Amino acid sequence: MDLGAVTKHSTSHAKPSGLVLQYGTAGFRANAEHLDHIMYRMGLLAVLRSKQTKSTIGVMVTASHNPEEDNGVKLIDPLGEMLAPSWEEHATRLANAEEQDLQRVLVGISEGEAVDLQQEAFVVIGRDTRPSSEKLSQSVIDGVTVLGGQFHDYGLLTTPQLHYMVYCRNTGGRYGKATVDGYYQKLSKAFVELTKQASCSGDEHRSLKVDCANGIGALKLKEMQHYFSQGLSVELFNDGTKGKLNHLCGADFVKSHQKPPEGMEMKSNERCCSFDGDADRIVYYYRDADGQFHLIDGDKIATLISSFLKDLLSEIGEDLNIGVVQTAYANGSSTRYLEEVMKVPVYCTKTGVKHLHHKAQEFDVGVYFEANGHGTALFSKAVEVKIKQLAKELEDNKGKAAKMLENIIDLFNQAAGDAISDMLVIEAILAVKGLTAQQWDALYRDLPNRQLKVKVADRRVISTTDAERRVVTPPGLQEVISDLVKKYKLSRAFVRPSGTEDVIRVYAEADSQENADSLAHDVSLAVF
Ligand code: NG1
Ligand code: ZN
Repeated sequence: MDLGAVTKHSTSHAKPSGLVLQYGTAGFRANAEHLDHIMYRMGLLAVLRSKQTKSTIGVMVTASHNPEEDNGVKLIDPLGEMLAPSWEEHATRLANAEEQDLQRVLVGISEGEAVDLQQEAFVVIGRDTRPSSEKLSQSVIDGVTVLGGQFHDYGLLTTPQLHYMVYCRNTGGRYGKATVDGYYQKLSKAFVELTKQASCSGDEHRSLKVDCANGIGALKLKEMQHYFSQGLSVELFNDGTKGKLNHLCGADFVKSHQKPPEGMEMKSNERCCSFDGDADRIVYYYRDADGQFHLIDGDKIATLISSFLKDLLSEIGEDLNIGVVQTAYANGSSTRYLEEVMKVPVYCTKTGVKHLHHKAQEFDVGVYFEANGHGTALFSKAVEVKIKQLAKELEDNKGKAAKMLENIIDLFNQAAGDAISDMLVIEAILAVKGLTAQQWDALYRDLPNRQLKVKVADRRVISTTDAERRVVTPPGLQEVISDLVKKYKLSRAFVRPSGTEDVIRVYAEADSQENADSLAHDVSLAVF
């Protein structure tokens, strides 16, 4: 390790003195002006992680749904997963080291993690469409090269596409080809096969309106749409040619304001969806004949997907276990529907997809979604092999079900939640089942809910347990919240410190919107 060079280059990526940032739920996020040194140092760290794991590591430059002025970075581990927790700590330590300590911290991480410095390193880099992203990704490359790492810069990519590339590269191409074209080909082939199986129900050609949040999703969907156009036509809105990234549009805006994005015309009963700024989240919605807006969020997406998979699994007659993983933000009606009507086991984890992803890996078939539309389905290796074999052997309805399963496995991005992949999964299921958005929405009725943010001096004063559903500290707060909850019917409320913003988040649901609003308000006063 040429530590002299590390320090020499570091002076051109100087850390603003006193600035402290933390590797949070989705990596580092801050105003783009404050991130140059972070990018350089994450380039360094990616090399160490790559040497240690003897695998390709990903570095994604994005701040997802945050405003255009912000940016961020996260590392992607060998199987396309989020960075391991112990390395998140190294990332925070390295990011916050003052210039004179940088060498010492790097050596400390290498020694502590037994990194073989002779080992080769390979890092792949992707970025979103923010004005600051290109320059920042250049700083990542500086960090990688100064430690002698090899790299491939994919340039503009959605976050889940980079997860896919990392996964492909570390599994010897078994998962797919690690190119953008490979990604388009794999997903489109599976989608077209599935919709062909649906066409016997006499369905007309399908179309969908997509709000791309003025982000990377628009570029990638434009590139991809001709690959799957025989099964679906998409009409793109907020494609980045006019509006600002994530401004009054995108999945986060639609979900949190529970209203349509600006810049999209919605006729009654038209199926619409929104991506977020880096295209790893998706929510659906429509207006009914009376003009009322209906949101179909991640919970309803998880319900649609798990019910489809469960039916196919029972058709092929294999005894495979399927589980659904949610967070505390899942609407109470969705949990009840999954458990009581569909008889599917449901698990709750802490917020942040890494927690959901790991839990979902425990099942033969694990479906996970955050209410905000981030999620996917995972299939164990044994299940994949079994289904491929059954698709060849079985005939009639069983054979048809096995082939559908084989295709839908290929259509999911099993490395990460992916708006494009999820959109195609949902469109395929709706086509096969002959369902309209309204029929899908009618599976159950969401309990009215409200989310609020509270600014406090130090959000770390609140700590939680039981998958963030109960407060531990400060003492007494949980009792106050529990008493407030008792005042309403069908009610539930919790508070937790955000992992991505300097706020406390408050969530409440109850039998009416008025009651949910009032409970959320009362709880936020208790926090303040
Ligand atoms: P925080 O800020 O920790 O609540 C938010 C989302 C998460 C996840 C992360 C990463 C909510 C309530 N929280 O986390 O679900 O998506 O951002 O982007 O939506
Ligand atoms: Zn995102």
